Amino acid sequence: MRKKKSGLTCIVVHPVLKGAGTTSRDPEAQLEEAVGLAAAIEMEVAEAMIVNVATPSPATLISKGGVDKAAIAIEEHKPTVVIVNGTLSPVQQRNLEKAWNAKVVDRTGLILEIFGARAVTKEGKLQVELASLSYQRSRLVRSWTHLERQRATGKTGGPGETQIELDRRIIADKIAQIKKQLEHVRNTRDLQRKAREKVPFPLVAIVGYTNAGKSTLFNKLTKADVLVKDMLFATLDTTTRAITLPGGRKIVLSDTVGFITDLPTQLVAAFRATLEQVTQAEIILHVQDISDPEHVLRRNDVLEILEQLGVDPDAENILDVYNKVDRLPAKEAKEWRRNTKGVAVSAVEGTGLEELMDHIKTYLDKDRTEYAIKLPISDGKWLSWLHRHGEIKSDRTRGAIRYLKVMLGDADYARFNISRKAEG
Ligand SMILES: Nc1nc2c(ncn2[C@@H]2O[C@H](COP(=O)(O)OP(=O)(O)OP(=O)(O)O)[C@@H](O)[C@H]2O)c(=O)[nH]1
Ligand SMILES: [Mg+2]
Repeated sequence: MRKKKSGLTCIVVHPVLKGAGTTSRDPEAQLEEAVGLAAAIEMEVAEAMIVNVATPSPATLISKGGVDKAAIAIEEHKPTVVIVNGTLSPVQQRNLEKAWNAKVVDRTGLILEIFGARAVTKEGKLQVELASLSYQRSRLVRSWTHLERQRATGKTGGPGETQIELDRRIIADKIAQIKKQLEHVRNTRDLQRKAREKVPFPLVAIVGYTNAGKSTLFNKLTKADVLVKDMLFATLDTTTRAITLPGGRKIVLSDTVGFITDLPTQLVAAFRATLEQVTQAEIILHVQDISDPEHVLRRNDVLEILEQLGVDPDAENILDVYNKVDRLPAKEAKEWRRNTKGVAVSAVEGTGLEELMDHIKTYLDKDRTEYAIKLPISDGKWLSWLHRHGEIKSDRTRGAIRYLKVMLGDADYARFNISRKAEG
C-alpha cells in the first residue's frame, strides 16, 4: 500500500440503515463516494466496508454486529480515523470512539474537513470556518483535528463540564468575530460586483454534483485553467469569465463549488453568499455525469440543494447538461444526444459544445426582437455600438445608407433611438 503524502490512514464504514429513505441508493456507490471523500483529503483508505443496520442503536447508530465487524479491521490497521458515512450524534460518536479506541468522524465532519483543506480565498476560508464552528456548536464536542492538535501538544483529557462551557463561549465569540470579518470581505466584494454590473452581460452559472465535470466544461468554454481533478470538491471558490457566444453576444460564465448528497446544512448556510450568484443567474447549466450510475439520484440531490438556496428546481432557465457522453457505448451516447430535454456533451473531448452555446443563445434571444435599422454608411460609431449590444443578422448597403436587421433587447433599442435622436 502506497502511503499518501499526509500519512493519514482511515477505515470507511458505510452504514446501510433499513427503512431509511436512502435504501433506494446503491450501497456500493455510496461507499465508493465515501472512499472518494477520504481520498480528497489525502487519506489512505486501509479498508472500506458496508455494515447493515437493521435497527439503529441509539448509543452507537451501528448495531453490535457492525461495531464488532469494524473493530476487527480497526485492530488490524490502527487507522488515524474511522469515517462513518452517516450522521452521528455527539453521543454516538463518543461511544464509537470508546468502543473502537479510535477517533471517529461522521460524513458532515469529513466534508467540513475537506472544505477546510480546500479553501483558498479569504471569503472561502471564513465561510468554512463559520460552518465548522456552527457544526461544533451544535455538537459541543471538539472536532477531530482539534483533538489531534490537542493530543499532539499533550493537552489531553476529556472535555469536562467546565471545558464544554468554555468551548461554548469561545465558539460563540469566534462565530461573532468571523461573521464580522465576512461582512467586511463581502462589502468589498459587493463594491467590486457593482462596478462589474455596469457591464450588463447575462450571467450563466454552472452547477452540479461534485466531480461531474463543471470545471472541465468551464475551462473548455473559457479557455481558463481552473483546477480539474478526479477528486471530490476540487473547486471551492467561484471563478467567473466573460465569453462571446456565436453571433457576438457576450455572457459571463461562472464555475463554483460542487454539491453532494446530504451536503451539510452548515455549509449550505455558510456558502449562501457565494452561491447567491446562482440565484441571480439568467441561465443555470446543471452539469451531470451521465456515466455515473447514480446520476438520476444525484441530479435530484442537486435540485434539492438549489431549492434550499431559493432556486425553483422546475424553473425553465435550468438547462440539463449531460456530460461525459464519451464514456458511454456509442448506442447509449446516441440516445442521450437525441434527448431534447437537455444537451449531451463531452467536456473533455469538446463535443456538443456548439449545441450548448446555441441553447444558451436561443434562450437569451427570447428577450430580443429583430429590428430594421437604417444608418448612414459614414456612421461607424453606432454600427459598432450595435455590434456590441446586439446581433447583426443582415447588413446591406444601398447608396449612402446601410440597411441592417439587428437582434436587440427592447431596452437597448430604446437606448439606441433616444441617444441617436439626442445627437440630432
Ligand atoms: N471521460 C470524461 N471525463 C470527464 C469529462 N468531463 C470531466 N471529466 C473528468 O471528470 C473529473 C472531474 O472533473 P472536474 O471538471 O474537476 O469536475 P468538477 O465538477 O469541477 O468537480 P469539483 O470541482 O470537484 O466539484 C476529471 O478527472 C475530469 O477529467 C468528460 O466529458 N468525459
Ligand atoms: Mg471543479
